Amino acid sequence: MLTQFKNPLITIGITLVSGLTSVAISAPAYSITLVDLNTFTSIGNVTSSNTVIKSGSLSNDPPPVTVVIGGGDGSLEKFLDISPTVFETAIPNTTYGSAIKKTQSFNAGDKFSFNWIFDTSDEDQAFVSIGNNIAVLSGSNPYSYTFPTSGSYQVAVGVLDVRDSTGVSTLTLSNAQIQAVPWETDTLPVLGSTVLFGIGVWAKRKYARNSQS
Ligand SMILES: [Ca+2]
Repeated sequence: MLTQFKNPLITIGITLVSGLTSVAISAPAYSITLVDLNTFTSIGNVTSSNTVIKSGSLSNDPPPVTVVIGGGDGSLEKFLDISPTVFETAIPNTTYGSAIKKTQSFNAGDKFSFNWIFDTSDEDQAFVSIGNNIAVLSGSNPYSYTFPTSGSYQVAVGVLDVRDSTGVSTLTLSNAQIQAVPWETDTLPVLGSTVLFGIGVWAKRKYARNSQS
């Protein structure tokens, strides 16, 4: 039986299959979908296909202007459908803001991420909200969030004027994407073993035929 594997052609075949199998496990394990932020809806001072979001608006800034925070029609909370109390608790003393939002389905394990640059000269804050959870956008770049359970979620990103209505803080977004749940990797080694077993059967038959001739 072992002598079959001394055949260099069979050895090459098995090596090749092993190589392909490992590629198959590593390459498509994560599928990435780019997110077009232009498909989000916006409120306030948002430009450049929803990739540039600004806080308080200087007089020479182009419209649309920022939105007063505090609940009620036209407010940022109303736009995001998040209670003013929740907003105030997460980020206190906000006065104005701009944001983009989109609601869509995510699978448990999906990772939403984007690169960001926040340019500010005062206490203004950039934020991300996933559902009703608001968090200050700070720390590591890119920002990423992994959904714990499958479902429909509103994802929003914005900028808030804090304590004042002056100074234009600018949040610039890029490379927004969703990395899907990894494949069930245990199915792939089974596939690889099946292929190897098939090669073994084929090699044995071929070897047997060659022996007879
Ligand atoms: Ca400010």
